[in-house]
Amino acid sequence: MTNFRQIKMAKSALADLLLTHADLATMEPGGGPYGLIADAAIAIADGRIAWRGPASEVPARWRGLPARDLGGRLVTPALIDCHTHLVFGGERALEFELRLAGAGYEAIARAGGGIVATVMATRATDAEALLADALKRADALIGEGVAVIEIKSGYGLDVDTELKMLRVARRIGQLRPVRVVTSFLGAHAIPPEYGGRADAYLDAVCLPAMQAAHAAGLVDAVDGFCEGIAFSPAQIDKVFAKAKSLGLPVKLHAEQLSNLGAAALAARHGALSADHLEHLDEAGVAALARAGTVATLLPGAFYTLRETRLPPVEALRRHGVAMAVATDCNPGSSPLTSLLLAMNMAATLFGLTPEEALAGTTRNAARALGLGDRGMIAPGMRADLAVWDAGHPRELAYRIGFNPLHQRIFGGAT
Ligand code: DI6
Ligand code: FE
Repeated sequence: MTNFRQIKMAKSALADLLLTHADLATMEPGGGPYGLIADAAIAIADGRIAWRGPASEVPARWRGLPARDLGGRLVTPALIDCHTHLVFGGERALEFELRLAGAGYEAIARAGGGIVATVMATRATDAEALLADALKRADALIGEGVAVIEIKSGYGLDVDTELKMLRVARRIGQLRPVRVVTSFLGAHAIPPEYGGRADAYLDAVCLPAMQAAHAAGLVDAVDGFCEGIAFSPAQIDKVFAKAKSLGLPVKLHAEQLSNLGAAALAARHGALSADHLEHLDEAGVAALARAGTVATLLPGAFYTLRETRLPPVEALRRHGVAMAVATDCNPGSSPLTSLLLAMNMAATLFGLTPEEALAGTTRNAARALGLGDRGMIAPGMRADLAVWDAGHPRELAYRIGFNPLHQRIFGGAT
């Protein structure tokens, strides 16, 4: 134990630390609104939270640590963006213009634009250029206090490009102080060379690519797009069966443009999350509740596509389904690199309370990624923290286009 601790300390040059003079939004369930603790302190040891509570009650054991006065600022768990496609080639501003002129998202996709346009650009861009572009987007998120970013493949749709995307995603986690969680999304769209032959694509490309990416250590979870313009429930079943055989957790783009019973399908497979959900019905909500699957809401896509159908937030609440909020950062339906703005949109467009929006990018986002040691300020959790120039956590979802981050702490490193 001592040796392990020494090695870890040497590697990341972590110093144990006592943060003082702060207001905490711990986001612990059952701790009252936001799990607030006023005039608090946090003891950090070995990159983890050793203790947190009122400053007047710091145990003797932690009182001698080097102290850092936070000047009365607000501290929350660092934010977690649990659904992004932030590695991709090119951009789709022309498609944006076409949509504003009246073209529909599905019509553009069926005409060879949409996801497939980004597939062509991603295949044609080398890994270094993909990385340089993606780092800018990752840096924008990190600059808002984000400490975990989920990144999907799915713009390759051939074995080599799917692996290239996932390697780039992993590189981001090596080059920046951020934890990257990858999702294999080979079942995102049908590439043009397999036009009309979705099953052949799955058998010849998608499933072998999943196997190869998994063998290379590049996959943390498996995702799919269950939709009329993508894959049927039966096809997603096949993708998830393969994921299960590899021991990988699953999640699903479900009920975004229509209701195919995708959320219930995800729940049947014990999915970590079902994402989008504008067309989710009561039976789907009940299925998510039974399975403990997180409902991930993506207001950036709703906004960009000027959708009018709202996700059933009231039913999700009534059934006790945990709600996460993410950017869905991608070049088509959600060119959004601000998780704070996603929180604002979740409140203004979907009716989440500011507290639900913050739970959606902390505690529930961690759950959507299967990370048991993040998203709350509690003993044993990783010391991933965000320090804000704000007086109350409700301010985080309130402003539009303003970043109140003062400092981010990543695994105890400041
Ligand atoms: N739903 C989405 O919102 C993204 N993927 C998906 O399945 C959009 C991808 C894109 O338009 O490029
Ligand atoms: Fe998405």
